[in-house]
Parts: sequence; structure tokens; C-alpha cells
Amino acid sequence: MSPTRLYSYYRSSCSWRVRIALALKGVDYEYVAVNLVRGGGEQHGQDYREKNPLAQVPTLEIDGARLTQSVAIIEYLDETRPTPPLLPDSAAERALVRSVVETINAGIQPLQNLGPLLRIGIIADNGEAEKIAWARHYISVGFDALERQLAPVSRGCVLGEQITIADLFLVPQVYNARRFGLDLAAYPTLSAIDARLADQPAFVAAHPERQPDYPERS
Ligand SMILES: N[C@@H](CCC(=O)N[C@@H](CS)C(=O)NCC(=O)O)C(=O)O
Repeated sequence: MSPTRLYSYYRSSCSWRVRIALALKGVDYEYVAVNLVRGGGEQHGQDYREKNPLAQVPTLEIDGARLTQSVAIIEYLDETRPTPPLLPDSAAERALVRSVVETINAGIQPLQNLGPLLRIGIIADNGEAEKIAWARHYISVGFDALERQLAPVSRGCVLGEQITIADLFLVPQVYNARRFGLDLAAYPTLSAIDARLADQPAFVAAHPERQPDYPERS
């Protein structure tokens, strides 16, 4: 049987989403660290680009296939390993979960990703400060919308009490918000979901500080 391998970086929120899914589904895997910053970023090396043409993590090798893009990877895991299910039963609820996923995956994370921030650092006069301000701004725009959307429907998790794909996207994004110094007081619903999931075993196992490439462990 071909080995299951996750190409990941400890602090990558997109890798973290997949790590949570793998833990929830009980899938064992080999962790292959791709350092996104050392020497300009190992993701840009020829070997890794052949695995992931966009030069990003995560990449998952599983069941003899090589998968990229966290949404596609997590939906694959959910389809091939249905327990526990990560999408709700009703079409309307699935649409809500996918709407949250899309807000984070397309509307927040790409705007505070390493590549754009490096570019802003180069073109802005006060590069370092502008990078932080930029990231905070776009996270807050997305979080304002999510807070309004989720306040009426969240009961511990994004949607009621069931862990869905949306939770796998929200928790790592809240971590990034903290990293960039965003004040979370304006987001009581998002903060409550984050706090409720923080001690769930799959979320604990997937946390950056638990990864083999977390700096204090290597
Ligand atoms: N839509 C992709 C985004 C992947 C992505 O942006 N990964 C980041 C880490 S979270 C990355 O590899 N950044 C490297 C870079 O920007 O050079 C996914 O969900 O997998």
C-alpha cells in the first residue's frame, strides 16, 4: 500500500485544516515538513513544485493519489471515510457550511497569505507595519461578516453542535487573527467557537505547537 503523506508547515492554516480532518477521520500519516520561509521558501523548490504546481501547502498523498487544495482534500477524506461526517444532512445547512468555508478560503486567507504580504512589504513605504495593518484589515472584514452570519446559528460549533468542515477552517483562521494582533472582542461568537473546540482531541493534535517542525521541537 502506498504511504499516506502530508506536506505541511506547522503554522500554515491551510495545512492545519487538513491535519484536523485527518485526526477526526483517524488517518495515520507521515508528516513531511515544507519550510515556507527558510531560504526563500522550500515550497518554491523544483521537487515540491512537481507535487504542488502552485507551490503551496498542503499536499496530501493518499490511496495512491496526490491531492492539493485543502477544500478538495477534506471533501475527498469525507467522501472516502464518511465517519464522522463533516457535512450536515440538509442541503441548506451544507450551503451554509460551504459559505463559511468560502469566506475564509477565498475571502480572508489569500489576502493575508505569505506571498501577498511579502509583496506588500516590498512595495509599501513602511513595509513591516503595513503588512500587519493589511492582514488585520482583511481578517476583520471577513470576521465582521462571519460574526453576523453565525451569531444566530452557532451553538458551540459553527453550525449548531456538529463539527463540520467550517470549524476546520475557522479555528486556524482565528489563530492567524491573534498572530496579527486583531482584537477579538468584537467577535464573541467566533471566539466562543474557538474556545469550545480548543480542547477537542483532533484540534489539539493538529495544533501548530504539536507539529514536528514547530521551532521549539526541532
Ligand atoms: N487554497 C489553498 C491555499 C494554500 C495556501 O495558501 N497555503 C499557504 C500556507 S496556509 C502557503 O503555502 N503559502 C506559501 C506562499 O504563499 O508562498 C488551500 O486551501 O490549500
